[in-house]
Amino acid sequence: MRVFRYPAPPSSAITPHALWLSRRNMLAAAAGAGLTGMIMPPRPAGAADLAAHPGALSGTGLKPTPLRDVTHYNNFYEFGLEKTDPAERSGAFHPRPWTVQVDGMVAKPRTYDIDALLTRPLEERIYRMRCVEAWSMVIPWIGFALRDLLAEVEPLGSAKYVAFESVVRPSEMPGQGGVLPVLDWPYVEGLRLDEAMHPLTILAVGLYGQTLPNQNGAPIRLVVPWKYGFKGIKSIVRIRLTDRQPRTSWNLRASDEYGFYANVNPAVDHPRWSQASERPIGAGGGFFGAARQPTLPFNGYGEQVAGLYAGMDLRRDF
Ligand SMILES: Nc1nc2c(c(=O)[nH]1)N[C@H]1C(S)=C(S)[C@@H](COP(=O)(O)O)O[C@H]1N2
Ligand SMILES: [Mo]
Repeated sequence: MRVFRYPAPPSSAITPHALWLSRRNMLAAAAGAGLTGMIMPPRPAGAADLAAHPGALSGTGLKPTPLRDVTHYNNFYEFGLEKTDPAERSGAFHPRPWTVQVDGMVAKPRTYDIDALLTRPLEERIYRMRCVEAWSMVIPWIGFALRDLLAEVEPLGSAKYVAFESVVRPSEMPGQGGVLPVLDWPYVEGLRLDEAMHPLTILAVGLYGQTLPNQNGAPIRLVVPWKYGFKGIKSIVRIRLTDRQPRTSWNLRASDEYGFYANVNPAVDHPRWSQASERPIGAGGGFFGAARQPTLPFNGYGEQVAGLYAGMDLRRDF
């Protein structure tokens, strides 16, 4: 049985995204405990070149979070609620064979095999990632623009949104068979079509020049760098074009806390904590050691994306 300590109102056991820490995490952090090593699967086709030129898109000046932190401090509730669960409990997960079905309001619905997707040109994108829990990382993703995939299926004029769905596989994902009903499965997410078509929006199939580890959403996950991390749905099996705003997992869980848009916004606090600043993970001492830094509007991508929301009230449409 898990004991949740700080700040731990009893409901935190089923109210995730709170700034609680379990006793286990605190002990592990205090002891600087080394977690089990991870054997990286082979590189995706096409990624080798990028590994040779890590600076490809790094004119950003961003310093990537150490690989160890990127792969051992995760949110992936299908494997459990603890930050260490995804790394420790995803060993039985097999991201092969795998297909991604792309359908709905499109002229040419298609089902893609993951290995075919990996043969397309891949690029490195070094992005900030800001979790709604007020911690952040910088992650060098490998992937391709979602809009390139969407163009292939030819969205109909009536399509207004894109709905995403994660895999359901309780036999390999211990969090899906868990007793705490935190989220309903599958995990679902959504974007407005123009957000999905924005060139910053990618499907990631790797990080740090390697195939995506299970705990980061193998074999393919969404990355939308100006939004809170929970929009970046992992282990995607279906992408559906629709004319209705899709249901999203965290909004279904607590609509007053997690909006559909979920744009990073330091001026709009979460009902239970401030969003004005964030704790960079791995920047000298992990969760406890790092100093806070200010959170940027749209996570620093405002110049590119603010226009998508012209005329909207971002306090109401959070
Ligand atoms: N299917 C699924 N996708 C998910 C989650 C999840 O629990 N299940 N967690 C989200 C949250 S809250 C965050 S912050 C990011 C974390 O991604 P990372 O572990 O690769 O850093 O994944 C998001 N995608
Ligand atoms: Mo998150």
